[in-house]
Amino acid sequence: MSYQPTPEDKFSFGLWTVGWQGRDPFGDATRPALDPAESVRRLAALGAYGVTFHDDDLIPFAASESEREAHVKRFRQALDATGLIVPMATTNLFTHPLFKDGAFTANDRDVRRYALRKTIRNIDLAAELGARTYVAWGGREGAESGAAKDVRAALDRMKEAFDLLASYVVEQGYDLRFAIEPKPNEPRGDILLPTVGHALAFIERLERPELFGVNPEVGHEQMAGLNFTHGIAQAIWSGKLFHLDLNGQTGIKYDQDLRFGAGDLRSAFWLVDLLETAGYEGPRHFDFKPPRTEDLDGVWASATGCMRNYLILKERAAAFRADPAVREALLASRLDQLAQPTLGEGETLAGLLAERAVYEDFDVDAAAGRGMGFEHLDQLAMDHLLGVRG
Ligand code: 3MF
Ligand code: MG
Ligand code: MG
Repeated sequence: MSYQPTPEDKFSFGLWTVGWQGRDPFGDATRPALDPAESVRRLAALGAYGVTFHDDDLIPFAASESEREAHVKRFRQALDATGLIVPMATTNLFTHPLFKDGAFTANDRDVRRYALRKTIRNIDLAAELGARTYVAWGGREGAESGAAKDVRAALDRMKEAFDLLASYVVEQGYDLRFAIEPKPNEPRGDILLPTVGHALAFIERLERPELFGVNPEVGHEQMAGLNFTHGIAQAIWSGKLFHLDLNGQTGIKYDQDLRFGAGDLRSAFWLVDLLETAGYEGPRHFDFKPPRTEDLDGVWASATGCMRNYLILKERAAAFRADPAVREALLASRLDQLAQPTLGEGETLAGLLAERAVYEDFDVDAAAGRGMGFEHLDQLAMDHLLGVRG
């Protein structure tokens, strides 16, 4: 197996990922700026199918109208030449000092109004370039201290912004849905909509919830100590997994943005297993940062590694599912029972209450004494993941 990606694998990358110059809070850039058209060509050559961008990744913040047109034209030419598509676009509402207290939830009303205009401008471009998903990461929507943000009022303003953006998209007739990207902290001390669960609950309060889903990121949930695969499973269960950001993270610390597969490898295995078996058909989008130790060759090696690790894990997860010993172990662990409704077909709660075998005559000691067999099952997964089985 060559693990050579093809466009059918639906791998996509943000311009800001390979284009990250390595500037961090403690150090200057270690790499030169990358021309977006060059990134498009390199990503296509590596086997990706899509590229995504923030408005400012493509068009510098202060660009004039004619400069804007020239940047878009160059990008479009590179897309046309390579066949790469733009599945998703997003707004940078966090880099400029203007957004230091947030964008849609900034205390300053004029900043909020500006943020709406900036977003709508890029939604127009996203639609023009054929994007189907518009991601919203609330990078600076948050606070460092208690009285600084009235969270209930801020959520009102967040809802107001998303309701307005959704009605704009509907009025324009764009085939575009929004995906909210949760993150618990960094760069703010605390960010609003910190986890997948918070975002899913918020979406149900919007005027057009059907236009909103989530864009969970591996590292963001793991920064909060949460099980990313469980979050993804709930998003799929809710019909809300519109997009996702794949990367690597080792535990509760700053957002490491390691290449996919680095960091918590076991979690990555279960994630790929889930995505590949649960019918997720969206992009496999990487939001990572090639470490600042790397030169440009290292950047492309890192991007290649993201896709390669996904394909290796896909193969390993498929081998795990196909292994007869695993099927047997799954039955021994009664996963088939979990898939059965708790009440039988046609059975009522009254029937359950009347049945002595369910409660009065139930052998609780026998049930309590049954082993679940999970360790054997998990070791089979480890053996497949480590490549010593099948
Ligand atoms: C920050 C992120 C963001 C978002 C991006 C796209 C800069 O931790 O993950 O990347 O993914 O804004 O929506
Ligand atoms: Mg992200
Ligand atoms: Mg991130």
